[in-house]
Amino acid sequence: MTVDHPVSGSAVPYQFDNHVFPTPSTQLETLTPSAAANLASFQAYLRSSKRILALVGAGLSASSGLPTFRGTGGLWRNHDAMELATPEAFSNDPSLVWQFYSARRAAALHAMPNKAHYALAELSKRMPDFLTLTQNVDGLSTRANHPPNQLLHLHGSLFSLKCTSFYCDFQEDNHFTHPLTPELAIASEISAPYTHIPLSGLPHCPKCHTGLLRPGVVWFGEALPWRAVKAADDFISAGKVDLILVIGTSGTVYPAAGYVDRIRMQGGKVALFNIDIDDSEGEDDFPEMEPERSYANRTKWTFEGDAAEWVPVALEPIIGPIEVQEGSDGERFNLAVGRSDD
Ligand code: BJW
Repeated sequence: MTVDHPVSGSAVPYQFDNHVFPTPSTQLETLTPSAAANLASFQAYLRSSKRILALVGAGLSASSGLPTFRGTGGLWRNHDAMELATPEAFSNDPSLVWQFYSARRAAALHAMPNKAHYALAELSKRMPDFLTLTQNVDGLSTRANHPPNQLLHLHGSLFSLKCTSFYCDFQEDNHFTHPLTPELAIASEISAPYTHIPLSGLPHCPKCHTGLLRPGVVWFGEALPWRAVKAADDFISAGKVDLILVIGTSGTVYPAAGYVDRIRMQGGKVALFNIDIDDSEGEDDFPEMEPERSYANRTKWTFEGDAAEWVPVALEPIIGPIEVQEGSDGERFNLAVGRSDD
């Protein structure tokens, strides 16, 4: 089967009904004294941390132009994205669900990793005991050269395909061809009226030649990939995790969201990076009189704003500056030289 380069294929830019535009980076240029103290305290703890976990969600890729699930971005042709991400929806209307995923594949192929993807990849290269659990299926962390052994895909990938036949075990990863069938090309065009595609026009299994293929993502009610769950459990039980970075996730979907409480219960501290931090999470447990680099009495830090801006800044003492440049083939690279251990 053909495997095209992610950005060289015929991917058509696709936008959801209420797509979210990247947030301009204004907040970091004018840090208030209390925000600067918050950052300094976090960075002091980061430097002292030996074992770090990150739990990331759709907000990590929002600045890359991919919509989140909940809130303003979560509608596709007036369908709630959550209602399409179920085995029942696929079984009731595979044409609708395949068009949803085909559009998502096109959008992900067209999108570029942002600075936060590169920052997490860079932290992995510098810290062998840093592990990222991603709920994202868009492949952007991989395209930012995140070391694969330090990245666990909890919810699968848009670019994996599985046969739905009970009798067939076909599964293929890294399948970047778009569209998967000529009929699915229409799904990329938001202005085109919705057209039902008969089963014969949907992707079929190249192994058994009868089963319908489905995207290799984890839908509601389905088990997470056991290898990823086991690797996450092994990491957590191998020693205390000092810090969990919770980046661009609503923390509403389990078991993924449960990792945050597990780390808290072990005595680990939490850093939240989210464009919208609710009042209870936003409460600063940083005592007014504490020196800014102290973290002894803190259990969490919050960084409200675009993760693509905050994450590289927060991690800079370890990873150095992140500078992203586009290559001749359209892919992006982190040009940062990194920071020496001074
Ligand atoms: C920004 C930003 C910017 C925006 N910068 N931030 C315990 C209690 C209750 C229920 C359950 C439970 N355990 C299990 C369940 C059931 C269910 C569940 O959790 N339901 C809840 C809704 C209540 N869980 C499951 O069914 C899971 N399976 C399971 O438990 O199986 C058990 C089993 C065992 C053995 C055998 C069989 C079964 C499976 C869950 C699968 C979730 N799948 C999806 C779809 C994947 C495919 C696809 O992509 O289409 O995964 S749902 C969707 O939600 C997707 C996401 O990965 C996931 C999380 O969403 P995420 O990433 O947090 O996105 P949003 O949109 O919610 O949030 C974005 C955030 O970013 C927001 O906070 C924004 O503010 C922020 N933001 N711009 C920073 N620029």
